[in-house]
Amino acid sequence: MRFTAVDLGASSGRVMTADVTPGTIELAEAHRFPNRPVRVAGTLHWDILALHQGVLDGLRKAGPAESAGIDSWAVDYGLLDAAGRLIGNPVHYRDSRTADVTERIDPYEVTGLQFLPFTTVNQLLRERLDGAETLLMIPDLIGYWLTGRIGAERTNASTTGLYDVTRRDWAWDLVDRLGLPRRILPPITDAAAGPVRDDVAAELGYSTVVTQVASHDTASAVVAVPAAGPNFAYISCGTWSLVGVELPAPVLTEESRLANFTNETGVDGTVRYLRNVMGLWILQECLRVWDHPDLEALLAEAGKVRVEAVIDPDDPSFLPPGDMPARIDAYCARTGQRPPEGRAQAVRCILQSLALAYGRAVDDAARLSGRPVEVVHLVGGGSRNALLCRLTAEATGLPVVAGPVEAAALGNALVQARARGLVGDLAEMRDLVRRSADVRTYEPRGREWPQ
Ligand code: ADP
Ligand code: LRH
Repeated sequence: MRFTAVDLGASSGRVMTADVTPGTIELAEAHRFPNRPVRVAGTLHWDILALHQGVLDGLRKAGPAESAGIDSWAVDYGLLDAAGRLIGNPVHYRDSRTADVTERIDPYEVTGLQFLPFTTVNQLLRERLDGAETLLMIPDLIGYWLTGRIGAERTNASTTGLYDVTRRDWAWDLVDRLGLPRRILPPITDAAAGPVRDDVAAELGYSTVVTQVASHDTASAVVAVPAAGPNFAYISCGTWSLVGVELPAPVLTEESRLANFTNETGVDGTVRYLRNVMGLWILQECLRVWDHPDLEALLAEAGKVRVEAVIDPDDPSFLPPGDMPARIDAYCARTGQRPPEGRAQAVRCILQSLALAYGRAVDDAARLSGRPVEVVHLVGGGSRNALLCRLTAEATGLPVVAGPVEAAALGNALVQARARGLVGDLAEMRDLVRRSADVRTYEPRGREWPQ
């Protein structure tokens, strides 16, 4: 059976077809398009109509399928008016409107989220809500445009700072206390599906059903981690790196709050206990500033050089778009370190610093949750970066299994396949990935780094 997975990442959108048999899943790319934010009158927006057009183009190219599913980055949303029209253009979580947020407003013991200035609740408190009738997270918004159906998907709702991770519903007391209108939060849905609108079917040249998947891309990626047992950590490694373990229940202790760990909701009642690490964003911005040199050649050079400087990738100075090479230099100056010289050293500095941050996060996740970690699964675009994988094996002292690259799309398709009875629980879905996906293992060798 064929399924279509729409996966909107911060760096690109992709539409993939997945052919599923009882024993295999095979993924193919039907369409990929850039995700280019647009600054308008000082505010950084997602180009939501271009993204929607990319989804339509992709669905047309992919052709008929049993169903389609949509996932994207978390946190951001669109607002609809009473007539169901989008009010304004969704704002990018890297916009400066939340730059002044230095303290959490949502209680950790309720939402279980790490402090991030741009969490939905912080954005909403800086938003004009008069005239807003409905808030839809990005995949829910695209799903609404395709099917006309309104709802809040659970894994993405859990990233808003307005979701009670224990009661598994909107945190209504918090919503009231913050003076946010209850009406804008749609019912949380788990297993919704609906046919595409007639005009969409006419445009695609076929009709299909949109099945609700784990619409937070990280939740979908964690579904497709090819782990054989429970004792693993994952690094969902793209624009962001989401580093953690999968648990049956949240960890809401003071120690966990202080360690800035998040309890996001996963499929089947699981908890994604993880830390957001700034990720390959810093490298992406360097490449942009350097006018897009060949990445593979640069990584090969970075594999040969040595550099001592270490940055904290989570330093707030690396969050907004901008001149990352200059910010790395400034960080080094501030911390009394010799800055990297040239591009290869800068790249190595970023990757070493990320690997160190992954090492800390894996240790913290294991310690705070009590879950032993025997292997690290690194999935997403970053799994193509062999140097990063080697450094991560070194920094964690654990074998790193790299791949699949398109984990989010795979997890998206697997949840659709399950809705059609082709596969069972999480363990079965992961078995299927293990049998089908291309992975490579990197053992810690104590040679690469630290020297
Ligand atoms: P997102 O879903 O956030 O858009 P991806 O999972 O697509 O991110 O990962 C994008 C990242 O993957 C890029 O920033 C780049 O660092 C890395 N990447 C992609 N292709 C390669 C490659 N051939 N070699 C090394 N790294 C790569
Ligand atoms: C990764 C991701 C991450 C969120 C961030 C906004 O794409 O969804 O899990 O924290 O984007």
